[in-house]
Amino acid sequence: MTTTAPPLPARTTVGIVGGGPAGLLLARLLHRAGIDCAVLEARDRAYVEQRQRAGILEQGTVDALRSSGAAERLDREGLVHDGIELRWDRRAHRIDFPSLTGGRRVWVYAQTEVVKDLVALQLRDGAPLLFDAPVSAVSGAGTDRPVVHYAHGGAEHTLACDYVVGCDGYHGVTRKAVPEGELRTFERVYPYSWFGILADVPPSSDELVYAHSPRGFALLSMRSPRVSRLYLQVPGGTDPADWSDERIWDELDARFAVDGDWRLARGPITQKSVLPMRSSVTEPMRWGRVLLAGDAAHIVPPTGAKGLNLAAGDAVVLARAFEELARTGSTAGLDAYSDTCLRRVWRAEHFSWFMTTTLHTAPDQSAFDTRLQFSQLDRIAASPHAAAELALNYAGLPVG
Ligand code: FAS
Ligand code: PHB
Repeated sequence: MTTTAPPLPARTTVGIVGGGPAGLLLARLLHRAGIDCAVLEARDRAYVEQRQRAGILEQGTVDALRSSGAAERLDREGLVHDGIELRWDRRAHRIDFPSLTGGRRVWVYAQTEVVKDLVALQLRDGAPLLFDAPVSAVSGAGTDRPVVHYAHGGAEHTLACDYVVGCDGYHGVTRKAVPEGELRTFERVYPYSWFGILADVPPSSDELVYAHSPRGFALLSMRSPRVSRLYLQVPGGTDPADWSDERIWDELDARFAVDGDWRLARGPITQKSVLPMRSSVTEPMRWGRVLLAGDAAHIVPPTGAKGLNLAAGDAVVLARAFEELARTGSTAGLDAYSDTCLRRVWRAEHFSWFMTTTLHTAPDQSAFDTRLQFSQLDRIAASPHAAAELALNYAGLPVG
């Protein structure tokens, strides 16, 4: 084994495993509070910054980025959206957020851009952020000095911490630091996936369009006034290579079909990927000195645009708890962290399940099931109370 100087200090207050939105925002908030931390990210910077994922930021996430000094480009380039459109049975209905939620709205600003902004700030003036540093294990979760074991530069290293936060996503290792049987995971796997594309064509709608159709769900989103982001429901295991650009556009045309003269503009498709759909929650989100945040603790189907925003909410609650500990010595915030976050997580799980099962056509769906979906969508169009419940959940409930 080569012996090289460890790339990080031998110890820190908060060891953060994973440099996605949860880990990076937590590090940024801790740095602003003067709390020592370090981020270990398995992949390289380029990979992390180009990974196509979420596109919608809730008010709470935007507030957290602004308060941590990470929203300058977001405020310059982000697209503010006051509503979404639902389509079903060739009909369309717009949900207006500000009038139904007392002024809340959402921002279209891709997760890739949030990550780029946070990485740049972290490298410029934040706590250590180490790329190409896969964590193999976290030990000592039940002690007051948990240890992160990681590799970097061909050597193995350790980082002793007061606390370790697993921000390492659904396939991360931090959950394994907790003794068998101490965590409980609740899961639902959906019988379909999302086929996502990026296309160099201006979006054919100013706002997002969520479409139910007997052929399956479709979503029109965007990344900028010149780049469209679209998704269509496909069977699990679909291979993007089996779909030509023409077949994709034809299928999207059929699913967005609506009375009137609306047309879907086409353009060159620059990225294709298939994303499985699942719901998952691991409880509790804290065990001893190890805490879980973001996808390491919970996964939602992307229909409700909650994943990234839940991760941000966890980071905000956790940063507040660590600030309280540093300022007063009280662990009350840390002790309440899991319960505080799980209330919001389960609300988002239900909303994401609701949006998914109301708008997707399951493989074994009956005509009766479809009529129930139409009844629900008709109710949202007819009742401001039903519309407000959707708008409040979509635009984001207050954090913490
Ligand atoms: P992330 O998964 O983003 O980050 C975890 C990080 O930990 C990664 O960078 C990983 O490399 C690192 N890591 C893992 N194991 C490690 C180890 N052992 N050591 C060190 N580092 C390690 N949400 C939406 O709202 N809308 C969407 O459209 C949407 N699309 C998605 C598409 C895909 C393919 C996926 C997987 C998710 C999507 N999501 C979407 C959800 C997504 O945005 C997540 O909610 C968000 O990335 C959560 O952020 P993190 O919790 O930071 O986890
Ligand atoms: C996206 O733009 O990637 C996006 C938007 C809304 C969703 C899911 C994904 O519900």
